[in-house]
Amino acid sequence: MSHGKQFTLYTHKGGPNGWKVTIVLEELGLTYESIFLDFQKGEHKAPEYLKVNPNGRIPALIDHKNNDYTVWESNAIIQYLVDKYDKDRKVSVAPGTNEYYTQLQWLYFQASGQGPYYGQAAWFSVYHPEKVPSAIERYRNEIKRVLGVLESVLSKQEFLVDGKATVADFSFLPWNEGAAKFLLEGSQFEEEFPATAKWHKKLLERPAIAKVWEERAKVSAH
Ligand SMILES: N[C@@H](CCC(=O)N[C@@H](CS)C(=O)NCC(=O)O)C(=O)O
Repeated sequence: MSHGKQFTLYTHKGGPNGWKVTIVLEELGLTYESIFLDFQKGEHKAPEYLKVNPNGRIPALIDHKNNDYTVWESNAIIQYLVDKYDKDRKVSVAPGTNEYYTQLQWLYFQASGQGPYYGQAAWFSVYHPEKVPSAIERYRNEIKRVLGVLESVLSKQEFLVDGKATVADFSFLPWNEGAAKFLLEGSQFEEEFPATAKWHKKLLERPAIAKVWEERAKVSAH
């Protein structure tokens, strides 16, 4: 066991996919040690780490109370955590129910529809060596499309699944924060997607999430 903590989380100071998992660990009151990999040094591609996650990306989680069971892909990690450790269904819904598949639907949509498109928007806006305006425009439009999907649902209901805050809602937070702050222009998020912006803000007020956000601000300042 890692310093007496149940889990080891391999993550990154700025990586949205890692913070999604931290939120769920905190919401469930589980104990964990975060290991922040240094992408500049290529720690996520080092042979030692590839034994943990052959995909060479973060996050990856080791459960020391389950024979060091290791799982990667953020939403698979989240699903593992709630299926195994949220028996009271504090932030998830029961396996086998219709709502369970609705929860899964949003988690898949987040992983396939939000993450990759927002990630490409960040890549072409910040890291790509050439400026390619048509690529930036394409991925910004995709962000707006995804936010439009969320808005169409959240303008009619408070949360995505079963009338309560679940991991499905949490999974969208880190990338939407990135969109609101860096990827869209000015106050586009609040003005064009008011129900989504309200939902986002309300989720950030949850004590566990506020704690994670504080930690996130602290580590990314270093
Ligand atoms: N679908 C994966 C995406 C993982 C991912 O792209 N992680 C980023 C950080 S948020 C990463 O490790 N990037 C480093 C790289 O691509 O080399 C998940 O949800 O876990």
